[in-house]
Amino acid sequence: MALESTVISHGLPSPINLTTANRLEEIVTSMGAWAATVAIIGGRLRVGLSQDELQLLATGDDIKKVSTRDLPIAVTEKWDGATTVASTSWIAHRAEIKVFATGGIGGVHRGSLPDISADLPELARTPIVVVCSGAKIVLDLPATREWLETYGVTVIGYQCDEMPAFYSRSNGLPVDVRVDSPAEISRLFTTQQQLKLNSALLVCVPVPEEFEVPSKQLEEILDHALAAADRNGISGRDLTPYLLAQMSEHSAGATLRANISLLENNARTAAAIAISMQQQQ
Ligand code: PSU
Ligand code: MN
Repeated sequence: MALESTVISHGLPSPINLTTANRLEEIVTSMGAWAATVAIIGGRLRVGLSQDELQLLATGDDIKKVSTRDLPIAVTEKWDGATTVASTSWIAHRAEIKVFATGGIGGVHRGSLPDISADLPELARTPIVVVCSGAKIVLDLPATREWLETYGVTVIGYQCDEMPAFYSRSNGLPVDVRVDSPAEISRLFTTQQQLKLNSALLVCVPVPEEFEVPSKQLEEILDHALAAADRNGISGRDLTPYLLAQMSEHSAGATLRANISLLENNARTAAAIAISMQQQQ
């Protein structure tokens, strides 16, 4: 199964980013699955990285954030780059990987200019199981949910009935189906492939209860982060990393702890799904 690398280079602060990257691979490996972190190293698309390469992504000062649109540039200009959900899905699918774990997907941003993460269209055209904790709370979540519906991405609640909202376990938005075991997800994916549907199955797993950030606190820090981004004119690819960093700073690390906990939990769930797929073959 695949893991993304933008979360390492641009989503988490150093040095916890490298510890987390190692920990995610460890969790998957200890369960008996294979974890391949995806990135661009020296312009090459890589599926599975050495310790030195993980360290480069975690500490390098010129690691680009590479989405799908950046792939031709990254390869031609021999970048070192971290891949987002969009580009990781694209690369993993071409490496015949069927399961991919991340924290929260990108989506429709708040505000008047339509800023829609490339994660969404990539999910609509890539047949892969993406395990996440919903879309990041900084986004317009109802609009993101509508987008997934319009473009035919099946949203699965893993042991939950609502689409989780990253640091929160629920937000009132429905999933298309609830499932309670990895085997059921594996069966849904097999059916999806038999039907020759090309979209992703989005498996949403709520953040573990003990790390959920209370919604009152979340609202305050979110308002603060959104206002700071607006005041400082942050936009484009810098917006998501900026908002995440602001929120961590103003919650005394509570959002960071939630982020790490859900990343670990999602890697664990994805590994269980990958193992179940292998057994059903
Ligand atoms: N989830 C996290 N931290 C992150 C991201 C997701 O817990 O840093 C990254 C993912 O790589 C996702 C990207 O694809 O943020 C979305 O960025 P944008 O909104 O610019 O498309
Ligand atoms: Mn954007």
